[in-house]
Amino acid sequence: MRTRYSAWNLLAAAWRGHADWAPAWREAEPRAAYDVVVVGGGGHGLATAYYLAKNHGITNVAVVEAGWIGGGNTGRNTTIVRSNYLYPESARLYDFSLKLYEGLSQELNYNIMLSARGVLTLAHSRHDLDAQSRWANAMRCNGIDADLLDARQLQTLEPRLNFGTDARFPILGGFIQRRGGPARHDAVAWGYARGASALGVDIIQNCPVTGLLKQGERVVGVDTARGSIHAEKVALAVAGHSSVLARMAGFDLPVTSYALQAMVSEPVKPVLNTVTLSPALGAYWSQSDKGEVVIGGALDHFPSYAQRGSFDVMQHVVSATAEMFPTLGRLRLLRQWAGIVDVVADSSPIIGPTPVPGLSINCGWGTGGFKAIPVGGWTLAHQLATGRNHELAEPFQLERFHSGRLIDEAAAAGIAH
Ligand code: FAD
Ligand code: PYC
Repeated sequence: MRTRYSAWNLLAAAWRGHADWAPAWREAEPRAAYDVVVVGGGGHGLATAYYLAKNHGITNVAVVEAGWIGGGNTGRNTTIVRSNYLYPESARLYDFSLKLYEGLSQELNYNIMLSARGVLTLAHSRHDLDAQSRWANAMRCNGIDADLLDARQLQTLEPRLNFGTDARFPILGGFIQRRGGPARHDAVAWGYARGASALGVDIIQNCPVTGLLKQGERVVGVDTARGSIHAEKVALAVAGHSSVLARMAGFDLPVTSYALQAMVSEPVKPVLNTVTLSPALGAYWSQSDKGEVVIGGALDHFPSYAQRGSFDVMQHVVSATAEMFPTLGRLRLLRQWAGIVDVVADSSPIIGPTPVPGLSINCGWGTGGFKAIPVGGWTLAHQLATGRNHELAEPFQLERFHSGRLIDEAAAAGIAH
C-alpha cells in the first residue's frame, strides 16, 4: 500500500521526533541473476527501472549504482525543466518529458516540487533577437508554447536585471517558455527509487560495475565490486562515464566528458521570479525555494573526469552575475560543485541498442538531461521490454553518427555545449 503524506501523518511524525520513518526504498543485496540490470542509479537509470516495472510488468530488475542514488549529475544539476528545442524530433521528445514531469508528483505520490515559473532566454544583440525569434517560431510550429518579449515586458517580469543604458550587455528582448521551471532534483531520484522499489525492483548502492560479462559477443551480465550478476539484458545509464563502460563492452562512443559547474549564494528573500538564461554570456540564474540564488555557467574548456570545475569559468560566471544583476553583487557564495557530463557532437541524446547484443544505452544528454529523465526512462524501458525502439527515441540512435542524420541542438542546449 502506498503511504500518503497527509497532514495527520506529518503531525504524527513530528510528535515522534522523526523517529521510525519507514525507508523510502529497500536497500537490496545483489542477487545472482535478473531479467534486466540497469547500471547507474541516477534519474535515467531509476526511471528506466520504474517504467520497466510500471509500463511493462518487468520487475525482476536491479539498478546497480557505484555510489549513492542521485549522487551523480541528477543531484548536481540546476534543475531546469523545459522543452524549448528547435527540431521536431527534439520537441516531441522533450515535450513528452515535460508532460510526464507535470504529472510526476501524482504518478509517484512524491512531491517533486515542479514550479512552472517560466524559463526566460535573453537577447543582447540584433543577432540574438533574430536567432531567438527563429527559435520561438520553431517551437510554436512544433506546438510548444513560446512568447517573444520586448525589453519593457522583461523589465516587468524580472526587474532586477540590468536594464541600464550603460549596461555592458544590453537587454534587447528575449523569449519565455512559461511551462518551464525548476523541480527538486533529489526528489526526482528518490521518487522514482521509491516507486520502482515498491514494484519489486532491487536498488543496490555502493556497487561499482567493474566489467561486463560476455558469452561470445553477447553481454550476459556485469562484474561488480560485490560479485558477478547475470542478466538477460543490461542497460547503461551512467552519463559522464558512458565511454568508460562502453569501452568495457568493446566499443567506442562519440562522447566527450567535461566538467559542468554550478554554485549557490547564501539564501535571501525572493528576488528572482523566473529561470533566466543568457546563452550569449554563458550564464544562468534562478532562486531555490530555500532562497539561494542558483548560478550556472558553461562547460569547462577541456575534457576531464575531475569533478570540480575550473576557476576561470567560475570567475566568468560570477562577473556575469554582477553585471546582469547588480543588486546580487554583494551576495556571498555558499557552495560550488561540478558534475561530469556526456557531450556528443550534435547535443542530442543516444537512447537504444548498442553494437553489442544484450546491451542498451541511454547517454549523451550533456548539460541538459535532467529535464529528460522521465522520457529517457520511458523510452529505454520500452526498447528493453519490446526489443523495438520507442518512436520518440527512433531518431536518437547511435547509428546516426554513421548515417550523418544528426539533430544539431547546440543552439538550444541552454548553455554552451
Ligand atoms: P547521473 O545522475 O550522473 O547518474 C549516473 C550514475 O551512474 C551516477 O550516479 C554514477 O555514480 C553511476 N555510475 C557511473 N559509473 C558507474 C559504474 N561503473 N558502476 C555503477 N554505477 C556507475 N540538465 C537539465 O535538464 N537542466 C539543468 O538545469 C541542468 N543543469 C546542470 C547543471 C550541472 C552543474 C550539471 C553537472 C548538469 C546539469 N544538467 C542539467 C544535466 C543533467 O544533470 C544530466 O544530464 C542528468 O542528470 C543525467 O542523468 P543520468 O541519470 O543520466 O546521470
Ligand atoms: O538544460 O536547461 C538546461 C540547462 C541549463 C543549464 C544547464 N542545463
